[in-house]
Amino acid sequence: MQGRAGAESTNRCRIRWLVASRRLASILLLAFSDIARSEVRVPVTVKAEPEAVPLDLTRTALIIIDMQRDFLEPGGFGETLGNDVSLLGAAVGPCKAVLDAARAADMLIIHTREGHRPDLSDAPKAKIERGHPSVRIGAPGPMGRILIRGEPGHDIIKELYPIPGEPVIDKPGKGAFYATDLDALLRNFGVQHLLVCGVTTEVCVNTTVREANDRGYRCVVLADCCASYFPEFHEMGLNMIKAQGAIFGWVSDSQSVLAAMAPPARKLAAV
Ligand code: C5J
Repeated sequence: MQGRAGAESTNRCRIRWLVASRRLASILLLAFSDIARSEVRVPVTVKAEPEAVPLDLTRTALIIIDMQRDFLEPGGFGETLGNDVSLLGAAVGPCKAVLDAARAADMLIIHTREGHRPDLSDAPKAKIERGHPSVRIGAPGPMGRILIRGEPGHDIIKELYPIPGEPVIDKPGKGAFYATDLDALLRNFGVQHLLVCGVTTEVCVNTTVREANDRGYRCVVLADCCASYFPEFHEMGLNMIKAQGAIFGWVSDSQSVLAAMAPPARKLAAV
């Protein structure tokens, strides 16, 4: 028979054992979650120019610039400026492949749209007064008022349409950081690297990459996911980014990024 003092001492022992085992369990849990996190954070290496670039995919966002009907389809802003909009179509397929992979990898995906308020209060006169008066920003066109938010032409093409949860940044300028909350959003998500796709290479893509570079983001521009109305400007736009040891960023392509994002092949176990 155990006396009262004996029973109390056994209880104390049990409580001490319980507390110690809980502490041990939480230490092990922390240790294992650190290991799991560090495994995910191992950077991948993306083939790029001027040299391969290491990317922590958990700190990387995909940004798709201005893949809007106004730039890619007949009757929109791009065509009113005298451009052959069919030249931008080449970027859609590669862009979709990277978008699908980013969605599968649960990467942060951001879409941008260039456009203005219906009253044009956010459009500088210097921007509006370009082009023929009948087809300027705000004028009616086959896809609604040209480059105006809410109009059919302002929307993103159906192939690359955002799904719920993917932020869309409406920007009044060429750069996606100007007069938007893009920087705050990226910082809140802990993003350090950007995979950049979109149109046009030498205008909104280039301006955004320069802005991002100044803010400390490492940008990798995917050449075949970008396009221009002027093939020579596309080439030069990319050259300007990667020149002088990646002065604004790196230039890669969809295949290289898809290869880097693919899960490592598992070795077959001997049977
Ligand atoms: C232009 C753009 N080209 N998204 N806009 O005016 O590049």
